[in-house]
Amino acid sequence: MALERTFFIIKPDAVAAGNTGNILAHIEKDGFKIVALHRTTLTRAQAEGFYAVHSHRPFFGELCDFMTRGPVVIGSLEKDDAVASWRKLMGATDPAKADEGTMRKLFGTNVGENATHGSDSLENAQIELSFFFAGWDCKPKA
Ligand code: 3AN
Repeated sequence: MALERTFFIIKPDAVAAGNTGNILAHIEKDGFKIVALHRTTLTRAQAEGFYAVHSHRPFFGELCDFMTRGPVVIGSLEKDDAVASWRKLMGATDPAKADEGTMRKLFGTNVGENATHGSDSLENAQIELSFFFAGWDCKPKA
């Protein structure tokens, strides 16, 4: 097991519903160190750039509308196996299919409005952290 840093977003649905603190509490209870945290509202260009890999998918426009409709909280989480560990705590993309106790089960609404984002690989975590925290050294400092 290696100490890693991953990238996360608390999405507009969860921030608007007042669940930022609840999600951060679950994150800390699960043993993550919150090593970066920032509240912001994504521009259309940021949303389209961040989700560029999905630009050919039918839900791309809807996804960018959603991600820019209100504030998000973005940050970085540090833990052994942080990438996989945060994906596990988030749960499946569709909240209806997510395990009990996961962030998407507890706080998500549907497959589009699913409360949280997490990088799906260490390589993508570094790309995503650089996208939002340009110039920040995102390597763990064990
Ligand atoms: P995950 O976020 O679990 O890695 P991806 O990468 O398949 O899931 O999808 C990225 C984001 O696109 C999801 N978090 C969700 O907000 C949105 N999304 C995925 N599938 C759909 C869908 N069928 N309809 C609407 N939005 C979707």
